[in-house]
Amino acid sequence: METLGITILLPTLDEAKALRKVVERIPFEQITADGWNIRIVVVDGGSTDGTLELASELNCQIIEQHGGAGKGRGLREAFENFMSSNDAALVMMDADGTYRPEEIPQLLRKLEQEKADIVIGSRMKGWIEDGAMTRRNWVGNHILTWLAVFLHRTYISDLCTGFWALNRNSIKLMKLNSIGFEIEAEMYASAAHNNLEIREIPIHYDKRIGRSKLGSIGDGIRIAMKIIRRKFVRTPIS
Ligand SMILES: Nc1nc2c(ncn2[C@@H]2O[C@H](COP(=O)(O)OP(=O)(O)O)[C@@H](O)[C@H]2O)c(=O)[nH]1
Ligand SMILES: [Mg+2]
Repeated sequence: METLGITILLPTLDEAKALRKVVERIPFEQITADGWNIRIVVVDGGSTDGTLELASELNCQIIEQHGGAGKGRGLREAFENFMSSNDAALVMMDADGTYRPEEIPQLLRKLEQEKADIVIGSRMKGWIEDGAMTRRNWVGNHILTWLAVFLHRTYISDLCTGFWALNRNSIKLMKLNSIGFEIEAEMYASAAHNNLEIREIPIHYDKRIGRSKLGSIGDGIRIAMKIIRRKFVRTPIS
């Protein structure tokens, strides 16, 4: 059987408490048996808690992002790095213990079997552990998701999920300039604009290990502004 490269991308900012568990829970054997050759990449926003030392101990490739912190900055740099590799697909998941590495094979199988461009893990269709998401974030995510679907006319049930599988072509087509947590909304808008096939599977969302960096109101407004902007200005100008 021909093996294809898969990048498993973990964005981190001070995730030393969670990263080991996340990496060790990746079902390597199952993913390999499915025909993938795994590369784990940690993109880091400037951790000072030993995250990078841990990442190299766990045999992850490390990208220390340039230009300052921000999940969007980090993912964009990691996508560039991905395009200079030969890997065929990428799975990204937060490195904080909220998403389940055990569910990676389900996303990848759906990506392959349905020849989708993107498979997102939907928490809204899945199972949210008590205390994993504040009521404010739950309501906010619903409003933002509704706004996104209303403007961009492509179905999705969980705009702010951090668990995605993408094929190489969809990453190649993405034109992004997000700095922070509005990156997923911009990825969605770009995918919708390019008429990519987006599928979903229901996933679990657990309580994070360590402290959240998302400050809900400001980030919610930035996400809304990005969704609206990308309706009228389809790709970043600079
Ligand atoms: N590369 C990078 N990752 C970040 C940065 N800020 C947050 N992250 C990671 O992005 C993921 C989501 O952040 P988190 O604080 O859990 O936000 P929340 O889940 O929305 O509360 C986590 O894995 C963080 O470690 C950053 O500046 N750079
Ligand atoms: Mg989180």
